[in-house]
Amino acid sequence: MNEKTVVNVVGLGYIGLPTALIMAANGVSVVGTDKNPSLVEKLQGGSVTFEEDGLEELYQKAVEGKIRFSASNIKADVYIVAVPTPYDKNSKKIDTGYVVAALKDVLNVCENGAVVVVESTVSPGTIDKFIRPVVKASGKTVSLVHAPERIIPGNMLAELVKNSRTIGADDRETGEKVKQLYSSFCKGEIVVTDIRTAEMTKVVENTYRDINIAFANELAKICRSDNMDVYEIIRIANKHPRVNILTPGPGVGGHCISVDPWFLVGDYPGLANIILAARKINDSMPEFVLERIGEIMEQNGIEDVSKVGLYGLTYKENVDDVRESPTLQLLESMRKHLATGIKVYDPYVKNDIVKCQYHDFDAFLNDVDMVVIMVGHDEIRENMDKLKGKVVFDTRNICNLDGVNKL
Ligand code: SAJ
Repeated sequence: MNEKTVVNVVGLGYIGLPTALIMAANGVSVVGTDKNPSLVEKLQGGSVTFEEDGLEELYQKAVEGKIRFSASNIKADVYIVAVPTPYDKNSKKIDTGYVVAALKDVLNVCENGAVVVVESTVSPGTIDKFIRPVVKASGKTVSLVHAPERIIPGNMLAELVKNSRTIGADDRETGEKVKQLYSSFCKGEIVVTDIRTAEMTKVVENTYRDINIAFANELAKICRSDNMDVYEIIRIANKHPRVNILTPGPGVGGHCISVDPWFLVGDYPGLANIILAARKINDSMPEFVLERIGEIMEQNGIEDVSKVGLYGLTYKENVDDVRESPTLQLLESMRKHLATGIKVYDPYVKNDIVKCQYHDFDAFLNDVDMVVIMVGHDEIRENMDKLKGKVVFDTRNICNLDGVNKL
C-alpha cells in the first residue's frame, strides 16, 4: 500500500460511508459506490445520507481530499465490501445474497492481484462456503480478507479511530498490507489473524453483548414479578469489582446484536443453548412492555389505547436507525392482537413509517394521557418537565418524575 493505492468501497450504508469518508479524509484515494443511484446522487450533491455525530464534518474533509462517488465499481487495488448480511427468519442462517452480488460486481471489474476485503458481518465459515467458490468460478486471482467492523452507531467516528480491529487474511503479507491501509485512520491495535478466526470473533462479540443484555432483561422480569427494584439491585451489585450488569430495556434492536447470535444458533443447533435462550429473552421484551402498558393503563383508568403514546421509534438513543427496533416489534405485536390506534413520535424519524405517527413533540404530548418512553433520546432527557401531569412508563430508566412507572 502506498500513496497511489486506490480503494473502492462497495456499499455506502452505515458502515461503508463512514469508512470511505475517513480513509479519504486521511489521504487515501477512495471511490465510494452503491447500487442505489439516488443515494449516490445525494452524496455527489453534497449531503450525507444518515444522521451521525460528526458525519457531515467528515464528509466535508473527505470531499476536500480524494473521494468520489459512483454508481458502478472501478478498477482499484483494494475493494472494501460493506453490504448488509440479513438472516433467514425461518432457518436463522445467514443470507449471503448481497455479499455475493457485491463480490460478483467487483470480480467483473477488478484485475488479478486485487485485494477484496469483506467488512460485512458473516457467520463463521461463510467466506469458505460462499465467497471462495464465486472467486474461483470467476477465474480471477484475488486475495480475500475479512475485516469486520466494530463501530457503535451514535459514536461511530470516534470509534473508527480508537477501536482495535481484526484483519483476517490467508497469508501474513496480505494481512499486513491491509493493516497498513487501515492504520491510515485507525489508532487502535490492529490484530492480523486468519479469516475463520476473524469471522467467529465478530459474531462472538455481538453475542456476548446480547447475552449480557438478556441477563439484565431477565432480572427485570424477575424483579417485577416479586416487586423488587431492578435498577437499585443492579446499581448495588455493580459495586462488586467483578460484576458489570448492563441495563434492562424494551428489547434489543439494530442490525447487529439482534441478528448475529442467530448465525450461531442456525449453524450450531443443539450447541448454542445460552445464546438461543438470550435471543428469546430479548425478543420477548416488547411483548413484556405491552403487558406492562396494559397493567398501567388499568391502574390509571385509561381505557382507550389512542390516549397512549410511544416516545421513540429508533432502536436506540440519538440515532435515526429503526431496524429491528423494539418499538416496531411492539407495534407488530399489537397488530397481531388487533389493537391499533396507539400514538407514536420520534424526532429522528422524519417520514411516516407507522400509523398514528407524529412529527411534533408538543402536538404528540397534547393528544395523549400516557407516555411510554421507548428510547432515551436527548430531546426527552432535556424536556422531562413536559411530561408532568402525564402517566409515564419509562422503559429506559431515565425519568425521575414522581409516580413514574418502570419496567
Ligand atoms: N441495549 C439495552 N441495554 C444495554 C445496552 C443496549 O437494552 O445495556 C439495547 C439498545 O437499546 C439497542 C440494542 O441493545 O436496542 C443494541 O445496542 P448497542 O448500543 O448495544 O449496540 P449496537 O447494535 O448499536 O452496536 C453493536 C456494537 N457491538 C458491541 O458492543 C459488542 C458495535 O460495537 C458493533 O460494531 C455493532 O453492534 C455492529 O455493527 O456489529
